[in-house]
Amino acid sequence: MDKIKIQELEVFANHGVFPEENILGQKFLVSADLYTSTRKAGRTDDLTASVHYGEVSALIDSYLKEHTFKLLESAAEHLAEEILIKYPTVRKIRLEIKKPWAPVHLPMKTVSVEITRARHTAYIALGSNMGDRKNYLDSAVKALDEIPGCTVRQVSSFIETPPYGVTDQADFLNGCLELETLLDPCELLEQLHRIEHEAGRERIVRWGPRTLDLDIIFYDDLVMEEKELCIPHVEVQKRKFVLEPLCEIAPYKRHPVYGKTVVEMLEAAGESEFL
Ligand code: A4P
Ligand code: MG
Repeated sequence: MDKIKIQELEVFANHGVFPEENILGQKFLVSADLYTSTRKAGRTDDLTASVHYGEVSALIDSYLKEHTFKLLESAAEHLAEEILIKYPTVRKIRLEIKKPWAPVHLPMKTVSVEITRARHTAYIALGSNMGDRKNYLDSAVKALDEIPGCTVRQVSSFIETPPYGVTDQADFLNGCLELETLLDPCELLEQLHRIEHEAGRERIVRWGPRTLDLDIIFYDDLVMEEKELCIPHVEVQKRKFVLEPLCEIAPYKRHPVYGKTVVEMLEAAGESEFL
């Protein structure tokens, strides 16, 4: 992808672990690679089709002066998020903050922290089979959209489905949504748990009745198998109650392990003995 590069922007600010640093201040050098398509601006010679590097530089300068962080890590993390939120056409950012006068009392040219942060696309499955099911799903969509750095891009229709797994329980209302997010997978799971909890979800029986269930189906093309989090969601390929609504919003999204599209998985699930 194309890049717009800002190199070694000098900012006098007050970040540091020592109280003297917070009072006296010192020099920081900030470099940023903004990953964005410059094609349209290149063709039209129109600044509004691009990212204004003067504006971004001014944002870096004012942000680092108006906030005080102990750690370079924290300054970089918050600043990268601020730039990605303010500039939706920046898909990814590499940000480096150098501290040439760091008080380490040893000869050293500079110390720095460099991070790369990007927008991600996650598909979330929603389900409810207790109380006002539609209201629980609508509220979850709203709650996800309100998380800083998260935008709901598409929502499927909600469909009525018979219970899968534990079958002696009420029918579900299921749906799927596409979320653009700056959160990493574990942070996203934490947010899903918070929203489930706020909807009064109690974890009593696995696969049992619930006011709200939110599962991460895909996160970009990531494959991870941790104890607390498996992505893609296990058995997605067998679950019509996930695949049917997902097919409305992402029919050609491909499972990163099995290589099948959502349409293909839905067709195969229809033929199997499962739901
Ligand atoms: N976890 C691991 N991977 C993920 C992931 N990709 N997304 C862990 C979300 N969570 C993930 O989930 C248990 C733990 O799974 C989480 O704490 C997380 O660390 P849970 O929501 O507490 O429990 P659960 O939902 O009862 O279990 P599970 O295995 O997630 O079940 P499912 O797959 O969510 O299925 N029938 C119909 N028609 N419609 C439904 O929506 N849902 C279920 C639950 C059963 N039958 C259904 C439906
Ligand atoms: Mg679940």
